[in-house]
Amino acid sequence: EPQKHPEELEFQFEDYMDTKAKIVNQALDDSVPLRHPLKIHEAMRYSLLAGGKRVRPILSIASCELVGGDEELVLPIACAVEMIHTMSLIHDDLPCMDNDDLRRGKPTNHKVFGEDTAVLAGDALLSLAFEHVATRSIQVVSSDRVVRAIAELGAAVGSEGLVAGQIVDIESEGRELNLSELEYIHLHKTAKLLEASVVCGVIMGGGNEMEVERLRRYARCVGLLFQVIDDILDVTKSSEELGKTAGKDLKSDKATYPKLMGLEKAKEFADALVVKAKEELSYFNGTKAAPLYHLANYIAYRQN
Ligand code: GRG
Repeated sequence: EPQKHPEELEFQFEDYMDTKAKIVNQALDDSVPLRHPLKIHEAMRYSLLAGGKRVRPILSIASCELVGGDEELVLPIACAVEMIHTMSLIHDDLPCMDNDDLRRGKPTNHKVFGEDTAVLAGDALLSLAFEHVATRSIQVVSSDRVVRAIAELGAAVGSEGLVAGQIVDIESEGRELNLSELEYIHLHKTAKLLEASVVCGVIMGGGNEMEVERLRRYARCVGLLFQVIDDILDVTKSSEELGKTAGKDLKSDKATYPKLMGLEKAKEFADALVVKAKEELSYFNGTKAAPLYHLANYIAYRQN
């Protein structure tokens, strides 16, 4: 029987996301028990369990399962990527960075616990992420996979990863950006961790080199797509809400894809990225690739 295209296959995407998010949430809850000193563990739990979409850990799980690995092999590193994502949000919200009061619909960590504790909660989550992989993953997969995944994750976060994106973003404030500078920021601030989430999933699942590279390219497209859509939604939402919010442009001082290339071209770019992401999946069995296929669609066609 000829293979069906993923579009023709029945796939209950929302059920899939709900099921996986519940598993991730339970594992995250277990990963930070409330112990002494109470305040730091409360602050870590406050942001970690504040209810994000869990896109990164679900990408890890889906990638591991795509290359034939069981969920239990990937759960520790799936939690680790969410810990790192959460700490990056805590630090990004600090008064010395974006100075935000709200995150995931709740007061930011520093608003509740104070700046000093928020910095430490971020540090502790970053450290715990690596400890968690080293102590938990090692119980279920070989040490060579664990070491490789730790290296991948470390590189994605550090001064050539998330931190690189953030510093270039900070340094470019108040200055005009060109398209390649904007792309650099997004590839580092957003795509790197999505890429590591996917690649670590493939590594834990025992994928081969070719699978690692294909899914790395998939993740990079999805990461950039995430930001292009974010920029597009920012324009379309603020024009929809014109009148209600007096047309408040949320990113008025920032470079965005629609600003640099125009709204139509930005939409075309997003379409091209989702096509390219799906092309990387065409090598895999359609049924097994369905979660990653629909995750790309979800990111491309989300409304907020
Ligand atoms: C990582 C060591 C280290 C320091 C932090 C502050 C910083 C360096 C980097 C900033 C990274 C940042 C805030 C990137 C934006 C990422 C992004 C796309 C956030 C939104 O992600 P969603 O939509 O959010 O997945 P939820 O809340 O659903 O998890």
